[in-house]
Amino acid sequence: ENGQSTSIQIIGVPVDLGASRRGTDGGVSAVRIAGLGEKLKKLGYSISEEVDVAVPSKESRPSQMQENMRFRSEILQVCRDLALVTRDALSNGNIPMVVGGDHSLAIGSISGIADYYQQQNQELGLVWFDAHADMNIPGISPSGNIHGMPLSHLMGYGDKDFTNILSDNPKIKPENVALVGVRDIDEKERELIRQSGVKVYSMRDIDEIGMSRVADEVIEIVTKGTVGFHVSFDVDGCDPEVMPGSGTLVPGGVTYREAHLLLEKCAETKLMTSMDLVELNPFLDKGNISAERAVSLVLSAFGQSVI
Ligand code: 5AB
Ligand code: MN
Ligand code: MN
Ligand code: MN
Repeated sequence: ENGQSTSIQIIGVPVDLGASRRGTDGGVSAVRIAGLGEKLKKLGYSISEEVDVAVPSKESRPSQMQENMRFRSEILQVCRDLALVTRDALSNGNIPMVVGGDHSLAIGSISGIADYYQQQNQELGLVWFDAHADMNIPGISPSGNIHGMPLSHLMGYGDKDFTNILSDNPKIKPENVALVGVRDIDEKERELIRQSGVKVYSMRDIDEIGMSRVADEVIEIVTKGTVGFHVSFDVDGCDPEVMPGSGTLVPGGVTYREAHLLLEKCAETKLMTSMDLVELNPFLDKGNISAERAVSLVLSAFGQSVI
């Protein structure tokens, strides 16, 4: 079952506890100001009432590091709450469109979505668009920042409270994951990536075979034996010239057109179950250009085409 719905629920998660740089909590309003809801409506979708997940501010909490996870208990609560919201959205026939917020929230958003399908004995595919692999676990993370750890936890590595949200089993199988745009990996993280067997399309692959072929291969991986796929879109996967409004910029990234092409091809499959848009930081942006471009990219993922 995954006849793509025509109804979307936008879910705001103003979290910046998972990153060192302040300000990704503002990404939610930046995206709303850029008109995400209205533009999806114009595309023909119905937009059910937007919801927000409550997130405590940094200033309201003592900065605590627990087992090399900064703000562990706060982020765990946010992810547990968010998992219930994304799972309910699917139950109600809505496509979850999760707007962040830093990338730690993906543990929650994707746990809820994967659990919804696992209850029907189906597996979820996952496209991870990012400059980073986000495959650190507490034992190896150089920063203790949870936004560098979501993908590993979704595959069952790391802190058990995070891997076991909603159910005691891994939410995503490594063979159903493809990373795209990767160009910055930590040393020990690289070992875990290799062990896990997830497929990584680095910038080199995009340069050598082009985004068109990369997108085809990615779609093959994430649709094979799955009900469909989620797209977790970290704006820092794009080149910093395209997306200046993010906190962990890495030069040499995906161009605006390449990102559009990937998402246009995702849309054509009609198998995209859901999406995250994360790591926008309006306080580092030029005007609101990064959010405006990000909204345009999301529209491509939902089927907007030139003609
Ligand atoms: B993002 C780093 N690998 O773990 C770490 O932006 C950076 O969600 C993580 O991809 C970047 O702290 C996390 C050095
Ligand atoms: Mn990320
Ligand atoms: Mn990143
Ligand atoms: Mn980042």
